[in-house]
Amino acid sequence: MGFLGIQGGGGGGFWLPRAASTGAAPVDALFYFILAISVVFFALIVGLMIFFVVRYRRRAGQGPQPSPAHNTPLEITWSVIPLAIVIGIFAWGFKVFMDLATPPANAYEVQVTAQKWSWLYTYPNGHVDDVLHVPGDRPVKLVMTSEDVIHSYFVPAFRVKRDVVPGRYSTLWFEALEPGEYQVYCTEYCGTGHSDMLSKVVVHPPGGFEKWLEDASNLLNTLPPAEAGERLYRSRGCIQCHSMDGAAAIGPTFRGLVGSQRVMRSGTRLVADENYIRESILEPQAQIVAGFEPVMPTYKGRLKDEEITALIAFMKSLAGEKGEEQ
Ligand code: HEC
Ligand SMILES: [Cu+2]
Repeated sequence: MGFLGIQGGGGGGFWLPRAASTGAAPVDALFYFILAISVVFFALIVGLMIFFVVRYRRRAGQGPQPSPAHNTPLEITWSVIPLAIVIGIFAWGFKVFMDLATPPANAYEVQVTAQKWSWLYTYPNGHVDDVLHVPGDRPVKLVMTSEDVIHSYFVPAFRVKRDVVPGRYSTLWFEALEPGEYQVYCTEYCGTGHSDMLSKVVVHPPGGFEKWLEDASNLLNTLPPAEAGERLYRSRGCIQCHSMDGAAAIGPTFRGLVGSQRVMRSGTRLVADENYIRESILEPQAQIVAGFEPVMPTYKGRLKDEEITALIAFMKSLAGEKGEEQ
């Protein structure tokens, strides 16, 4: 640990985590500058206050004294110096903000979709994943939107954070300094699963990203449907709300679902066949299962037919008694 836990060289310390992007060092420098100014002025003001309290305390036999006249040079000094400092902080902060807000033209673009409670990344070739894989040798730009409520995308090690709002796009960019894995958080409270709304950025060494993307994109064509379905269950966020083990979570479990009797909130009874499952995925609000809230996001336009088929194959592979309702 350096002075007051401040670490140079981006190693991470008491105040800030490791600085792992090109934009992190300028943010940290500004933060530490403001911190230092605050410490200096805190010490100066509180120190003088204590000194005056002691020096000019009331003593026996002393009455009130007349107040001294203005001291114009002193008053100008204590106005102009802080003014110069805050203008300096503004100019510096504005420069850092503009750099953070302006993605370089050669940035690699990934679409980000936030939904309760996962982050989904769509690559230029159409592959969707729940982990952000990026090339390590160029800047990356994220174009983000939300399916439901306001979320906020935060990668502490890169010092980037941006709200992700339904019905509009927000962007964010970074360039990692070295390959590795970095934690992603949601920092806008978005309901029950908010604290589980985690993801990762995997920064690949040169050449590694292209290979990863090719392998990942082919996975669905090479795996048996039930296994491909399980991948989708994990990578498309179903796992946040549906369990494999028979326990009800935010949504009903997938174990034993296919072919079972379902009771809807409206009182309708039906059998969960393939068409019912398909409708539940594409139009979740059409029929609400009794005992659950209508919080499932729609996957219309986001899952291809063969992906839905794979998901159904996966659900069928989870045969067994339902442990919950009915
Ligand atoms: C935010 C939580 C959430 C996510 C994410 C989610 N669901 Fe759901 N799902 C629910 C809830 C809650 C219900 C029950 C209420 C209803 O019928 O809408 C449900 C119902 C269902 C049903 C009907 C289940 C039954 O017991 O009759 C199916 C099938 C289903 N979801 C599939 C999926 C699939 C596949 C995914 C991922 C591609 C997914 N869900 C993602 C919350 C979620
Ligand atoms: Cu969120």
